Amino acid sequence: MRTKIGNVIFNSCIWNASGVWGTTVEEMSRLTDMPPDVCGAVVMKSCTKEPREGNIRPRVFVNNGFHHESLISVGLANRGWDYYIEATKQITDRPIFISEGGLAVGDDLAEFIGKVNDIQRNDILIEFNFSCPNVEGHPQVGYDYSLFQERIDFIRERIQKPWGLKLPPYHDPSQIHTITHSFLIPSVEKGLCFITCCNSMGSGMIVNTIAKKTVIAPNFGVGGIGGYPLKSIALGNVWRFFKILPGEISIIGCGGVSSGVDAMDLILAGASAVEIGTALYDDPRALVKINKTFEDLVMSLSPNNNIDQIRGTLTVEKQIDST
Ligand code: RRO
Repeated sequence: MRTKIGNVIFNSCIWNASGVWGTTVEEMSRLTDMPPDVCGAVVMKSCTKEPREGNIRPRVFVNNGFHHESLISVGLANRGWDYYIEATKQITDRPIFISEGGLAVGDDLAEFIGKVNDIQRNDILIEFNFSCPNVEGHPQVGYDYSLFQERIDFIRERIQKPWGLKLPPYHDPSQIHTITHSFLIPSVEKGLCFITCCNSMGSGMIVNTIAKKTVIAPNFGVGGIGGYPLKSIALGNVWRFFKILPGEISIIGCGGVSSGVDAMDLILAGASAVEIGTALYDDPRALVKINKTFEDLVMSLSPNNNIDQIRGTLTVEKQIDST
């Protein structure tokens, strides 16, 4: 099902979330093994200037029980941004998101932006990650308004590619209002064209009761929660943002999608595209089935097979009079 973000056209509105099958070229080839009308884009792992080993292991826990859930604290392990910029040469059949991890400042951040500006393709989008919850000593930018302001000011004066922000889950409407009015709307004229909503929910934990242990090792066993527990928050965030964002800013919904119905729920709440993380962890080809059931749903909801007619069309439950 086609979609558009900025001026970039995607043959499917569903693809991977950053960090899942996007850290190495070999991993990305598992995504590009599927046609662009199944996996509409490739989102690369959030990157830093230099390669990073990331956090101690085990740092990923995925529970594929009745619901998919995950606890992840990779700690921004990546190959360094030159690797990802070079890797864009190997994926030419669909759009690519290069994701900047949020640690670079000053000359380094300017260097990254200069390098991505120089890529001679118009289907490359840059995602600035404002929400990694797992690097100790680096608060999530998305929760710190002065850092947010400083960083977005720096980016928008330099970036020439279509760009957007990966945001953390928000829990109070005032946060969504402030971010929209203070930072997002003023950036539209500088090319901001999407937000990804949302990253994993930081400060989460899963416990192995019998073993009396946490399931991951870094940061005292605390990390980002993904999968089903995130779905409701992602939906609420997408819906609230959709209500107040101008049309130039698309929303990429992310959080707890493991079926075509989950994907459709995010589209109904206002997303233009959907990313999948936890449910792809074991097998990226889960996208094939999710995409198929999603397409069947679109066909039953839109006579023209067009998600633009469905996006954001949720209605709110009516008040009933109690007797
Ligand atoms: O690397 C990570 O631990 C990580 C990142 Br950068 C992120 O944005 N979100 C997440 O859950 N984990």
